[in-house]
Amino acid sequence: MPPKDFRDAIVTHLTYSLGKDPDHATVFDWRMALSFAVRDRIVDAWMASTRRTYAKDAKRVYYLSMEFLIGRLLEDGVINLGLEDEARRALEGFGLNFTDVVTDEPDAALGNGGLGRLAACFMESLSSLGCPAFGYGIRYEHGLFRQSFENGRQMEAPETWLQQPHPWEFERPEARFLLGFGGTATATGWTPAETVYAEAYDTPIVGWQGRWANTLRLWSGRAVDPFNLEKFNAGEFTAATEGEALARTISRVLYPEDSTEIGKALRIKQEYFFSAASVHDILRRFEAEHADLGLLPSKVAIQLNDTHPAIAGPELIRLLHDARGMDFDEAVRIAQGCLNYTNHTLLPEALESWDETLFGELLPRHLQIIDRVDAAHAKAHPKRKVSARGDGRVKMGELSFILANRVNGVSALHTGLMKTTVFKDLNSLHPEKIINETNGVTPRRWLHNCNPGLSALITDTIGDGWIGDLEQLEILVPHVDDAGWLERYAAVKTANKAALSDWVMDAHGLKLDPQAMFDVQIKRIHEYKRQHLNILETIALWQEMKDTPNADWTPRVKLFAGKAAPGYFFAKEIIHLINDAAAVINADKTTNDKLKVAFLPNYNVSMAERLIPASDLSEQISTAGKEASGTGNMKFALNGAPTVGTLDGANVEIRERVGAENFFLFGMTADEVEARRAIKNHAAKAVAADPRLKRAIDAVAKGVFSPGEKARYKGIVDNLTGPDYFLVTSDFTDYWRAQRDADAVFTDTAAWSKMAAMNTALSGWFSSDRTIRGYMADIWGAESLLEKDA
Ligand code: Z2T
Repeated sequence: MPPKDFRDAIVTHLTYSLGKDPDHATVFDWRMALSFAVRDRIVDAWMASTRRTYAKDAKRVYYLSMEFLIGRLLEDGVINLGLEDEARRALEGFGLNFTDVVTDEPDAALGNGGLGRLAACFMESLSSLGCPAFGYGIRYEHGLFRQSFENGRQMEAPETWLQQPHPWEFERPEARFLLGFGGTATATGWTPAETVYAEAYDTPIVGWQGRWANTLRLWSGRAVDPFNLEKFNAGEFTAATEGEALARTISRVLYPEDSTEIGKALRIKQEYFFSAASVHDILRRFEAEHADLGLLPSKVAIQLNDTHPAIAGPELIRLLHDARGMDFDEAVRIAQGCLNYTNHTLLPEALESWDETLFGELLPRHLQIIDRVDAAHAKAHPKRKVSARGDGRVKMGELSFILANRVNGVSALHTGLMKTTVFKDLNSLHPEKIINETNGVTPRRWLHNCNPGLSALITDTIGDGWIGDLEQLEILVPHVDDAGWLERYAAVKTANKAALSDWVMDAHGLKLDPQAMFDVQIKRIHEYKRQHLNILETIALWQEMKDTPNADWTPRVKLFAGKAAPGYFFAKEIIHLINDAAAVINADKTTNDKLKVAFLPNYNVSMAERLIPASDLSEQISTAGKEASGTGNMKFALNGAPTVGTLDGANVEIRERVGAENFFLFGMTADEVEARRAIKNHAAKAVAADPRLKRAIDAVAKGVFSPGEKARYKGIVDNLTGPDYFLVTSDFTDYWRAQRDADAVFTDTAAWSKMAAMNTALSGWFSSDRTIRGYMADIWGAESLLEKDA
């Protein structure tokens, strides 16, 4: 039993787990000691949750995801367990600052962006709601690369989160599965040529108020024969451990592509590795308690986070049919009763499909199984031919759809488009399958923890029930008309902006004016997200400020952050352009007091936690129809940053809820986008029609921001004035108009604060608790095991 007194618990760990004397302990030592003390408490909740799940023989949810972008865990754990005051006091007693200790933790960056962060928010909500669940993924040795800039260009370095000991995980050497690759398949089985172990590492994820904890189980590659003594004795020291190095390669690194399919053999191996290990583990757990495999769909709900784990379907069928002798059609039916699939993008370049030769070489038996599934589906639906095989490829979207009980999109608009575009034919065959579950974010991390000032004001106003029931924020609405309350609300934002300015000064040596509007675009860099639209508007604004420096401009700070996939050349050029433009604009004495531009390097979850509470304006400016949902948009709204945005993804639903008058809408709709693209020379026409746009593009083209290499941005300029597939030029004029509307409101402090506060009050629906309740009811048939009012 860990010591009852929390301070004792920390010191005990410092002494006996770290072997350090308080007088000589470093911040790292204290962080580890605090983490272990918190972990002990989490373990108690974790074991109680596990016991209760077994006792109730409850249905379990299995969330299979290639990515879990969980960030730091310590502060979240401390706060969810209600230990913040005790932890603060204990550390202060030893002369340490709580924030210094919790921010010493490196981010676990086991994801690229929204998809991975969604999985992390879902894990937290599943625990907060007491839904028995496991997250299954890969324990990457290296998460998403570290980004730096060299002369404005993105540089990538490996990320090394496991260099220091990681206090949250439990290695489970006993929980390992042998997995095969290659070899030959027969009509009844498979003899792989190569085998590797998947070894489990478990991290408990505790929910709000410590009432429940679930497991995040991440798989790591291990060799069957880690050390060859014969080779070693023959003096071949490297060759002796080659097997282990090779086996570990499988979980070595996260692929950094967020929205393009890669088609690499190692990637498909990663996908099979973690999907198969998870399915083996799920079956093992089920069979330990049940004899009748027919009960599987009533005890097991598997969620495929995009198509990355799609191979779990054929693997489950293989284990039921080949290994357990179940009739093939019955195995398919059982699999379909367990499996569900979430689609996260409609971008054609992101839809996974595998070359059938490569696929067949690695997974020959699975290819046969997919063909049988396809044949059965074709037989049942002879009128339309939709199939998971075709043109020499294995199509993971179609496969996932056919093997799923429910298929969901992540916003209302996106789900609608799924039905009319990529899954049109499959939807007409199975009209009941596709449903919508609009994304959400956990209010613990994304409001209560990251914005303590606002959290305190809200709790002071309406009590603390909102933290576990975010729609209570609506009770704030009448307070928004109370001038005194609104001033307090505004004061929180001002304080957050001052704190961010201090950090930007310390970390990046850039001076920001906290009075200016903080206009923020933070997300992966992609043409469809249109950071280049933002920088063009920034350039046009700068030019106009120079024309009339004494006009009453609304001062702005334009902040950008985000990583580009290392092989995405155009996205890297956009980063370079933003950095080049920032250098020129920031050096201009005539505009210096009104406009600053900064691209903060190495965006990650903890940077988002700093930036979002300090933002005034949220940039959500994707080409309509391209952003499946977005989740950053929700975090900004919750923290009182109105959106300047298009009718895309969840922006549509945010605007509906916060009110059109509290949202700066611009741009074409998804339908209009299609029509506009069909117009010949649409970009040239748009440029000719807007002199501001023309002047901004001309400046880029003439090398105003790249004097040493005038043609540096020819690629961007030619694209924008030529094909402009993402319609930057067509949306520019209306974007400029929306930005000037924002300027006008911002000068009226009370009006702006009211708009911001209405965003907070009316975005409670975007809690991932609401999303998870939707999945539980509509997809999983899972129930909360929380004791009511315990
Ligand atoms: C990703 O982050 C998203 C979609 C992907 O499609 C891949 C990745 Cl890594 C395969 C994002 C969407 O772009 C975003 O709109 C959405 O909010 C998020 O997933 C979560 O659904």
